[in-house]
Amino acid sequence: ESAPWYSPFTANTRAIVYGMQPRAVQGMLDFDFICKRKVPSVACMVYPFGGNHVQKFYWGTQETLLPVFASLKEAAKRFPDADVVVNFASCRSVFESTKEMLQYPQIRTIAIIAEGVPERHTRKLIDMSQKASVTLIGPATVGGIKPGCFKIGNTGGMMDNIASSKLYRPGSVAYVSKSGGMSNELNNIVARTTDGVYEGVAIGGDRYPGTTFLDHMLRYEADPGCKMLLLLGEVGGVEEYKVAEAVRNKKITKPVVAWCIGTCAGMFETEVQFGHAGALANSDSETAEAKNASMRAAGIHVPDTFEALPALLNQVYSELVQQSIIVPKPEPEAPKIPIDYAWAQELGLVRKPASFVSTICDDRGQELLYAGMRISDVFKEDIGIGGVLSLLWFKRRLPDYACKFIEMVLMLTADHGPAVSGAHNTIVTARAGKDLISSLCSGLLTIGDRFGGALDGAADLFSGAYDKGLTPREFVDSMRKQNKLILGIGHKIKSRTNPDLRVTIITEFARNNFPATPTLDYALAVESITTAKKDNLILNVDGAIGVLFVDLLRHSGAFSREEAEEYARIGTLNGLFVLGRSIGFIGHYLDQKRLKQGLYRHPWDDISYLNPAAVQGGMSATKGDRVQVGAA
Ligand code: Q5B
Repeated sequence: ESAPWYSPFTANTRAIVYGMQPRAVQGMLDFDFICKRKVPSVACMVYPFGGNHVQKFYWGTQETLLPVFASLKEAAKRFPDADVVVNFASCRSVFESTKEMLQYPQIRTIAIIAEGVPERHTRKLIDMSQKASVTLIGPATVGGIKPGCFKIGNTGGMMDNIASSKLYRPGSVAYVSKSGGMSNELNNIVARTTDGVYEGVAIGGDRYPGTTFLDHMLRYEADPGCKMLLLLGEVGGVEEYKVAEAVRNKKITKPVVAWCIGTCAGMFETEVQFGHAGALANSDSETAEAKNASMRAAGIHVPDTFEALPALLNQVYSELVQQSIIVPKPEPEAPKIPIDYAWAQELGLVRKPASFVSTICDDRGQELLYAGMRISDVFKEDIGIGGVLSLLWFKRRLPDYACKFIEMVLMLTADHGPAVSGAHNTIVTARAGKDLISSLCSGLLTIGDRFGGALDGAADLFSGAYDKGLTPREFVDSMRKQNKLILGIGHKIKSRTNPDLRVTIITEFARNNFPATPTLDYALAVESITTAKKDNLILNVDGAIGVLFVDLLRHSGAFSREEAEEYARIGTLNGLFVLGRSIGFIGHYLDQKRLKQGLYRHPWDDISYLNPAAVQGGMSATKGDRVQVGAA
């Protein structure tokens, strides 16, 4: 059932929003919700870019989805009950899009928000809309509002503003103005001086509005829900005279309160163009003063100043109440307004425990911060990768020698050939056709106590024994008794006679730059005992880095003793090997891909195949021999 001509907006009105305006749409839905509408006033949106899809919004505190169509045609077809379009198209495209809207008979009202629409376009649209009996609101307007029923786009401002002006329920006063901003002021004044707003429309500030003051005043006159009219005109144009004329010849009989703003224009020596395109008096008759006088003479209630408007409104309203034309309704409970979490947080209204805490890096501001240091300063001060690591791993700047040491560790551990376990796995994975990350991870997962992951263990064992006051000999003996290998000791190919130069380089650097190296000295004393047993039981690269990091943590002055112990305990030192060796693993991956190496299959002659029967029977098999299981 269609609404009467004077009532384009009801509690069932459904609208199509043209343009991607999620804030405006959410504002409309929030308004609907506090008005207790049954269905959202926005049926769908039209946005020509990005294809048909859905967008998420809130209906109260729940989430809901609204369809977005790429064409108005489809939107109109899918929502034949939608008879309002809120057109957010820009001033460049609004003419074409509004023309298209006017072709759909279901569309009865169009609000044009865009400013700066060429007057020749507006005049054509006005002509077309009048022929099609379509109500055009705008251009250059926020639109309008009908409490309890419908809100056009951003009209009324924020929800707390809407609530304080009681726009969630209808009153008896309908107004029309040009300006959206002044409409907010009227909402406020009307709410304070009467039983509230019945409907309000801002027709827009252009010289040629799609509908005029009189168009809306005549609607209000016909609408039985509206008991009293309010007009806020402004300097420029002659529309107020038409309203005065309608009052004079009784087309409008309901009480009208009116004021035309811009009375101060006479105080200027030159012509004044106010904010709106149409707000310029082109003749004496277009001045605010002349229009106020004419309206007063026609029997309209016109105050002496704008400041006197609220009192006059209250006076006229009170008379209507006395005459029982207006019967004030009991005030409903003020609705609870859902408020966006982000906004509530900004206002300091809510707090919530964070799901996780981060203390090393902050990307929220304009500039990325590493442990509080601006990324631009990281480069300005040229702190290098050692400096960056010290910020992100230890949350502090370390002395230059410490940063240099970290960088040397990364360089020393970057690679040790394709034969080591991790590189081997990376290569096999790359040759199985896997991607960089899988191949890298395959290599990294090999790192552990035996290969490359002995740094933390070595740091713990050597520093623990040193702290307990064990002599190197007592330490070695105690480890042997427990049948435990000393982490950081031993190497597959390096030995006393084939020393690991990486260890030599790093220990020399530490001796020359660290304040003290007691843990290194202790580990080297252990090495002299283990190498006496076997030539390859040297302090290996893992062990050397591990004990040197203990010395750095303990003697650089940058860490407390507790921090030093915690860093060794939580796996920091193995992290150095992981980071350094990732460089090499990635190198091996790229190398294999460049060489286009095929799938790797381990050769049979490199595997000793022993079947269980042969093993039990003491039979031996040679590499590559085929042993027949169960053969006679
Ligand atoms: N024995 C490294 O073993 C290796 C002993 C020991 C007391 C020990 C072995 C070991 C501790 C873990 C460690 C880091 C597996 C190594 C690295 C990075 C790398 C790698 C690369 C790179 C070598 C022979 C005899 C036996 C053992 C005794 C051995 N280790 N005793 N403490 N630590 N070390 N890992 O040569 O009486 O004959 O039964 O596990 O620090 O991963 O380049 O390759 O940059 O990539 O296979 O440098 O030392 O010796 O196991 O056959 O033992 O020595 O008890 O005694 P081997 P095994 P016995 S650096």
